[in-house]
Amino acid sequence: MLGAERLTVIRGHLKRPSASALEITPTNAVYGGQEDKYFRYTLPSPFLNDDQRQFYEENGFIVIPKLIEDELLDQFSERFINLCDGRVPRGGITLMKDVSLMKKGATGERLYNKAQDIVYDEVFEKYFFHPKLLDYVSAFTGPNIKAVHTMLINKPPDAGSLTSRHPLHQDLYYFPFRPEDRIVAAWTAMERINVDNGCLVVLPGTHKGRLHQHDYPKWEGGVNKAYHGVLGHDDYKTVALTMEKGDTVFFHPLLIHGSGANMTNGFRKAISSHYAASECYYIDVKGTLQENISKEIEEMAKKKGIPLTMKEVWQLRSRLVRGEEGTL
Ligand SMILES: O=C(O)CCC(=O)C(=O)O
Repeated sequence: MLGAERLTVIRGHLKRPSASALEITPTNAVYGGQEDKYFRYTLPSPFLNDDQRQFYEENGFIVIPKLIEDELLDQFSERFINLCDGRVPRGGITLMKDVSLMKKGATGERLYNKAQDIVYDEVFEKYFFHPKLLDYVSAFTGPNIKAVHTMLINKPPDAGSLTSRHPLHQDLYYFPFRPEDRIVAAWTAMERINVDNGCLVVLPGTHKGRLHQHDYPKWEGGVNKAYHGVLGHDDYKTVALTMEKGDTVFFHPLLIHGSGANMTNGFRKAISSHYAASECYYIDVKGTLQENISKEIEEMAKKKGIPLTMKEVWQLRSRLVRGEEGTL
């Protein structure tokens, strides 16, 4: 099977860098690649060896096994359940519901599929500041790092209408800042995640392409709020990323990816952040492929009684996690 073959390849690239690699110093903090004609998507770093960099350059993602400790992940799981049950204050966190489970009257962990903007939470922040995680992140962003989009994604058992699927999409569609090569997603499995409970699926190499038109997919069972998809890619052959608890995948914001339905009776949780170089800059998305989602995000903020522009929304949800402030 293509997925299994790929994963074997990925795991073959996971050795720690050699001692000589530790002598490399980052010289191109923002744009990268100019001094180093072979690498565009990664920066010289003591934390990724040449094979790992090459793998990311070609595929747009790389899995690092067992990066985050089990005990931490268990704390995040407990915190999420407490949030869903209203036992701890939400603060600025948004809890999103699965549309079909809501119709079925589900509550708590069986209803909520996402906690968003969790970067200021006293428990979840241990992930966003995790030193080993940020070491890897710096190989994509450079030394000054902002957590720009933070989430715990829960997949309760599917309601039968497949709304626990996440359509194929590119994360850059949601981001009004650039350059895209200095942005990276970190996504950590909080338990064993496979095809049965809805693992991530990716289209390797698509980070080398352009940003595509997105919209709500016309799925029979419906689709969750803001789950836009890349149009016309549903029949493409994806690679499934089976991951163990603590394994972390880093991926480029143009990589086309999504996730399957949770067809088990258990939950599937992952914690994730997109990180960007502080030196990234905002762009005006008016008249671009991103205008639609920008309007939807501004509309959601208005409904909550806080009218904000797309840029202000992103400024509010971002937090410096290492190094110095920049233009982002
Ligand atoms: O965790 C998942 O199921 C997919 C998450 C994802 O792709 C996203 O939120 O952009």
